[in-house]
Amino acid sequence: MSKLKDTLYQKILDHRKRTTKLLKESGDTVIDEVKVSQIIGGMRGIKSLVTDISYLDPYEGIRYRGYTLQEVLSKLPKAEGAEMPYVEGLYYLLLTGEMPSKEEVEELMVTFRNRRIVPRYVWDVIDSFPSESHPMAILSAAVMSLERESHFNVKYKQGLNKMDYWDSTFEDATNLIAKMPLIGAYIYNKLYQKGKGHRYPDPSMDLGANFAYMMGKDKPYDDVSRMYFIIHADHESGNVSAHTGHLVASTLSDVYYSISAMINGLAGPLHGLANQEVLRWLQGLRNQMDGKLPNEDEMKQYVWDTLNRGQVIPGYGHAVLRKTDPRYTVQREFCLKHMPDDELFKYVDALYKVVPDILREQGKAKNPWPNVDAQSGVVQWHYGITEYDFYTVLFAIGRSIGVLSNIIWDRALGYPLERPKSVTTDMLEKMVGST
Ligand code: NMX
Ligand code: MLT
Repeated sequence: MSKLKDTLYQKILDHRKRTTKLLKESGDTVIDEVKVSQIIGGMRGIKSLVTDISYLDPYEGIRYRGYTLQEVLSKLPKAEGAEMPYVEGLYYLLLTGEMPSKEEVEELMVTFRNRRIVPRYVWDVIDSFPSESHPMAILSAAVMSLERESHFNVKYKQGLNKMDYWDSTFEDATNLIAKMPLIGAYIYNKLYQKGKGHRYPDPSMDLGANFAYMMGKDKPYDDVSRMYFIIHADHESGNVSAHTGHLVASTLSDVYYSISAMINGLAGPLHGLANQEVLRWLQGLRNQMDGKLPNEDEMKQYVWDTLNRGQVIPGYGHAVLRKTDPRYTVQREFCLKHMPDDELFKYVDALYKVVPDILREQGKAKNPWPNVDAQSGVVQWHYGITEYDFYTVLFAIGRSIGVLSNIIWDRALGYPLERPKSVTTDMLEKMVGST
């Protein structure tokens, strides 16, 4: 057994006792109440899921296993000369709650290296898509096509004990994380770098550096990739992509079905696709201004015009956050260090000065502050990834690490099939006494 799997197993044994005790001794304790506005309003804020991988505080932002993003980025081991930590180390942290040593990360790097071969039929699936297809649709299909590789399914058919579900799920999850960057880079190269062909990974490199290498990008794009995958990995369990992954996995569908579903949820403009929408929207402003940086009044006008058309300002607002997203701040700091004079970065910075006040004045959005997507496309654009349809694929590669970690723990703790109850409008009206 690898060090990671061994540590994880010990943690699982300890944790099972806590979950069993909670259920046995406090199963009927009321934690939350449900209002009509929440039933009609997307279940916002109802405490009805449990995860120990990450927690989202509305004012502080995300913590992974209790660590803020700044702590994660400074404490996880890094490659020689790298600014951002190994992505492999994040998987170790999310699964076990422990900061790995460099040796533990190196062992995991070997594990990933041994598992990253992508079967030929996956390339065939990707190649068979028409070139106008959205990269998220291709990614979803490519991941789903891997379903036949599932160890969990084989074991399940052989008659697997429920207590052992987590083990083959861990094997499937680790296999998939190892392959995701290759699949993502292959999709990019197929769609946007036709003449160049696809570069296969360099065995000496870590996951982030290899992704940069396969994308044909020089330093510091290796750090961009590491930063990107790490900050997008998890956002507690209620967001659409994480929740979809969990929901599908709760039927004991394997991780390939679950992550494909996660990708489909992430592909909507109110969720992960907002990062490409930000770029599309900014390009609209740039075109309107013939490339010159708008002054404050022109910027305000563009924002109001968008709102008055009944559209949202992409990259702003959030269902939980009530402050600037720390993932926005991490990327902003990277931009200030590496690309302070970038034209689009200046647009994004200028927007930060006007959008929150306008959203407050309009009085609809509960959170007027920027979220992760307001900054992420600008960084990619600067390093030559200008095909913004691709940005959500990068989000998905990162998010799969958190969602897969959650699915392994779901199985380890025996969480059941998810099945909330719905009511009819008639019933709601009767319950509130309005008929
Ligand atoms: N621009 C304009 N209106 C907004 C915005 C915004 N950025 N954010 C919220 N609103 C509106 C929202 O559409 C709703 O309007 P209505 O009453 O007409 O239905 C009203 O404000 C109340 O919405 P909230 O309760 O503040 O937000 P909710 O929790 O429903 O939605 C988002 C959260 C993220 C879907 C929403 O803020 C939004 O659409 N933002 C823009 C898209 C975006 O950036 N999404 C990415 C989120 C992060 N991610 O990566 O997933
Ligand atoms: C996410 O990263 O999933 C988004 O910020 C959306 C959310 O948390 O609801």
